[in-house]
Parts: sequence; C-alpha cells; structure tokens
Amino acid sequence: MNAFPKSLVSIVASVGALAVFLVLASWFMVSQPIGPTISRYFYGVNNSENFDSLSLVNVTHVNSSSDGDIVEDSLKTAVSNSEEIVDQPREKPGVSNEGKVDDVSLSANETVKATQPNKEVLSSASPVQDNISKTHSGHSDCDLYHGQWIYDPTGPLYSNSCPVLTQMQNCQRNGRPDKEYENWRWKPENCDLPRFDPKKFLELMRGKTLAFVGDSVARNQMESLLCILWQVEVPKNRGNRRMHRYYFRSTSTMIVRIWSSWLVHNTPEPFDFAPAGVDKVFLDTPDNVLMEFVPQFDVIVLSSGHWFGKKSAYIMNNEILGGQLWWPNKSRPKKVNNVEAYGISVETILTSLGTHPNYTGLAIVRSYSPDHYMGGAWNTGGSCTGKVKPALASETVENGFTKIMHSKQVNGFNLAIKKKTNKSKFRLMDITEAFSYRHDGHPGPYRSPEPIKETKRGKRSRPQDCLHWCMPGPVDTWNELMLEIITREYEADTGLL
Ligand SMILES: *[C@@H]1O[C@H](CO)[C@@H](O)[C@H](O)[C@H]1NC(C)=O
Ligand SMILES: *[C@@H]1O[C@H](CO)[C@@H](O)[C@H](O)[C@H]1NC(C)=O
Ligand SMILES: *[C@@H]1O[C@H](CO)[C@@H](O)[C@H](O)[C@H]1NC(C)=O
Ligand SMILES: *[C@@H]1O[C@H](CO)[C@@H](O)[C@H](O)[C@H]1NC(C)=O
Ligand SMILES: *[C@@H]1O[C@H](CO)[C@@H](O)[C@H](O)[C@H]1NC(C)=O
Ligand SMILES: *[C@@H]1O[C@H](CO)[C@@H](O)[C@H](O)[C@H]1NC(C)=O
Ligand SMILES: CC(=O)N[C@H]1CO[C@H](CO)[C@@H](O)[C@@H]1O
Repeated sequence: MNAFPKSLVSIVASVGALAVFLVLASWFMVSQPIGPTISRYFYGVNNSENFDSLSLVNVTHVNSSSDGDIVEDSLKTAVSNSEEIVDQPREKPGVSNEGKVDDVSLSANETVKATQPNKEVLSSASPVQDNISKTHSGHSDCDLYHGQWIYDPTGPLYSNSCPVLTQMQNCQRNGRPDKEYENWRWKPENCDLPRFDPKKFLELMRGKTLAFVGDSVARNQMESLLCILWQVEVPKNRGNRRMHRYYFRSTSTMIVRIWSSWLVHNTPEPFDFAPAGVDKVFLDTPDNVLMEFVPQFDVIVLSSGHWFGKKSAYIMNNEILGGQLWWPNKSRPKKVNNVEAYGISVETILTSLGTHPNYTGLAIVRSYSPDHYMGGAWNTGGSCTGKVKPALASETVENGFTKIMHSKQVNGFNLAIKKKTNKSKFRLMDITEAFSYRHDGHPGPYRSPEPIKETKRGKRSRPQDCLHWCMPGPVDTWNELMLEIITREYEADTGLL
C-alpha cells in the first residue's frame, strides 16, 4: 500500500475476487466548491505477463451520478479482457490477443471482424477521415493523424506550476530526471499542426461551452487545456455538484468536465443475477447526466475505453448479456465481452447525441489512448521507466488490445454516423497511432513524490502509471488537434477559409 502526500484515501470496497490494490491519490483542486474525494487505486486480476491485455481503469464515483459530480477520479488498472486471456500462453507477450475474442460467442455480425483488427482499423478509419475532409478545402484536407514526432526546442506551452495540474501527472515535481519528453511536436505528414494559440481558442469559443466527458484520461486532457489557457487568463471556478466548470470571462467561454466512466448508464445496484459489487453497465442506455446537459454544449470531447477492463456486467435490453472479470455461470452463453461492449457503448452515446432533438454541437471522439507497460502487466512490475524519447516506428511493440479497442471504437463511431438525424457533427480525433510512439510520455514511477520506491522492477514494486500522460507533455498535443478540428469546423461554417 502506498501513501501519497496530499491525499487521502478512502473508499473502496469491493468484493470480489482478485487482488485489489488500494493506492492513494492526491488531488489538487482549486477552489472546488465541493471538495471532491478522490480515490485512486489500481486493481486487477493476475494476468501477468500478457502486457498486451493491460488496460487501465478505475473508478470512482463518490456519490452516484445522480447527485453529481463529485467527480472523483481514480485510476485503476485492471487487466482487460482477462477472462479471455488468462489461459493464453505466456511466452508470446507481443502477440495480440484478439484471437481470444473468438472464444466468446458473439451474436452481432460486426463482431466477426474482431479477428482482423489490423485491417479493420485501417479501413474503417480512413473513410471517416475522407468524408470529413471533403467538407473542407486547402490545408484543411490534411490528415492530422499520420506523421511523426519531431524535436522542438521551443518547449512546452505552460509550466508545471499550473495550479490545476494533478500531482500524479506532475512528473517534474515528482522527480522525473529527464525533460526531453516535453519537447516533441507532432508533425502530420502533409501539413503542420499549429502550436496552440490560447487567444485564438478563446475567440473561436466566444460565448460557447466545451465539455470533456469521460474518465480520468478526459481529466488529463482538460487539465492540459486549462493550463494552456491559464497563460492568458485565469478562469473563474464555477464548479457545482454535478460538474467541474471553469469560466473565461474575456470571451464568456465555459470549459466543463463531467465524469462518465463508460459514457453509458451504470449502477452498482444488484440486477437480476448480478450482485452488488460488480458494476452493471447498460450498453444501450446513454449516461443520463451527460444527456441532460447536452443541449448546452457546443463542443463535447468524449473519452472512454479503459474502464472496460473493470469487473462489470454488460446489460442490453434489460438482459445480462456478458461481463468482464465476472461470469458466474459458465454454462450460460456469454454474448458480449469487454471489447464488444466498448464498441456498443460508443455507438450508443453517439447515436443518442446524433438523434437528440436539441443537440446541434460538435462531438469529438478522442480515440483509444495507448498505454505502455513493458516487461509485465501494471500489477506485475510492468514499467515504462527509462523511456526518454518517442519510439521509432521500428521500436513500437504492437499492442493487440489497443488495436482491437481502437477498431471497435471506430466501428461504433461509423455506425452512429449512419444513424445521425440532427445537425450535430461528429469528428474522430484519432490519436491512437501517434501516441503509440510516446512510451516516454507517461509518469511511470514518477506518479508520486516518492518514486524511488517505485523504480524497482518486480512483483513487489508499486504499480507504475504508464497510462496517463505527464503534464506538460504529449497530452498537450491532443488540445492542439482539438483546436485544429474546431478551427476547421468553425472557419468552414463562417466561410473564413
Ligand atoms: C493470482 O496470483 C496468485 C498468486 O500467484 C494465485 O494464487 C492466484 O490463483 C492467481 N489468481 C488468478 C485468478 O490467476
Ligand atoms: C453521498 O452523498 C450523501 C449525501 O451527500 C452522503 O450521505 C453519502 O455518504 C455519500 N455517499 C458516498 C458513497 O460518498
Ligand atoms: C449477419 O449477416 C447476415 C448477412 O449479412 C444476415 O443474414 C444475418 O441475419 C446477420 N446476423 C445477425 C445476427 O445480425
Ligand atoms: C461520406 O461521403 C459520401 C460521399 O460523399 C456520402 O455519400 C456519405 O453519406 C458520407 N458519409 C458520411 C457518414 O458522411
Ligand atoms: C446456468 O445457466 C444455464 C443456461 O442458461 C441454466 O440452465 C442454469 O440453470 C444456470 N444455472 C444456474 C445455477 O443459474
Ligand atoms: C428540446 O427543446 C424543447 C424546446 O426547448 C423542449 O421542449 C424539449 O423538451 C427539448 N427536448 C429534449 C429532449 O431536451
Ligand atoms: C435540426 C434537426 O435536424 N433536428 C432533428 C434532430 O433529430 C431529431 C430526432 O430525430 C429531429 O426531431 C430533429 O428535427
């Protein structure tokens, strides 16, 4: 067990099976009206060597979503897909586990594609991008998501003294000795991605509201954006019980964050044969808190994925169709595993946005964020220590789990586009490939001010964070991509191209 400085711990309960590590977290909150409680922990099953299947998750809701946000956050790691993978041969850590998906009986036709994630990723992503770019002209056609990381001595967009920066992502303050990871810029093949211009962003978002909705990785991006904007204006904290809100008075711009682990409805309450202690995730029902506020949001950035590693029951049509790390009756056919569940959840939330009578905004789906645990899983000494530069293409290790999650997400996105009826717009911010190179961008052991204890490898060591992103760091690029998407959208609309 670990103890972090500023924080606290609390919670957690649990139940179930396997090992639960309670890790504390610290949270740095600027004048939040209601002090959120944050708990963080890693937990997961023993799925040792197969780091491919690692995913991170966690959790927390302080109080249920019905009373709001008190969003808390926690980081937990769980081995994903584990039920399907646990029996896999250990000697092939680099081999993707998509084959396992086949073991699950799948009812939907689309699931068949799971066996060919590589092709699916490429082929399904491209058409979306093609379509999008048709609405633009000139430089706006440029594909932002294929390219390379180039060294840029200009340095980061803000310093780590930013007041909203969570301790766990403040790698420099936690003693990380190298700093070069802050100085790489993403260079799309055929154009340049402009350095973030905070004034331009606020001007574009004049009178508008941008909402980050999702998990702790959504928080990571939101804090990056706030730190960037902080350089030109200190916002007013207008958070309330249901959401974090920061208001920029100069342009009447609101930046909001809503916690939503899966983006769809979920509850810990017992349901049918699923007891308390396993989360019930209603894959065909959108998160009602998000949907309540949707009409107020001009831009929504959706972030999800890693919670599909958490122990859960998956429900559709009020029937339990599958589960993750939970399936008590082996003779009952399991129709939905966590990978399928992810794709379905993406389709559900986007379809709800795209058919909402009053939603006219832009929904940006941030694609699955890759993690980089090497030499083990998060809970068996997996590490990203010592990575100080982006990987070369030749060095990247294929992560089968990331690949299939990405393909399911893209598939859900494409299916939802087909069902759209209102004036909203959907854009896929496809960062997965670019960020697969950034094994150097995670806190690793420097997720707390006592990293020494964490640098030793081995099963006894404290888990590293090779999932979230240091700030400043590569995650800032997500906001540059987001600004580029918004720019293209708004400038196209107003004919300013
Ligand atoms: C987890 O690891 C422990 C110790 O190695 C072992 O006793 C236990 O059976 C494992 N559990 C699973 C689910 O593999
Ligand atoms: C939720 O909030 C209520 C009232 O605010 C409080 O009594 C309760 O303990 C909270 N539950 C949790 C799990 O924090
Ligand atoms: C699968 O697709 C085939 C042909 O496309 C169709 O006939 C069949 O009904 C589909 N099955 C399901 C479960 O959707
Ligand atoms: C993609 O573009 C094609 C041809 O321009 C169009 O028919 C189709 O409806 C578009 N799809 C989407 C999702 O916009
Ligand atoms: C397990 O599932 C099978 C098939 O659905 C069912 O026949 C059986 O009664 C279930 N057993 C229990 C203990 O629920
Ligand atoms: C949409 O807006 C109208 C008019 O304000 C309102 O009556 C209706 O309830 C809204 N519908 C939803 C689903 O929010
Ligand atoms: C502006 C617009 O097209 N709104 C439509 C959005 O979708 C809902 C539900 O399908 C329609 O009722 C709206 O007219």
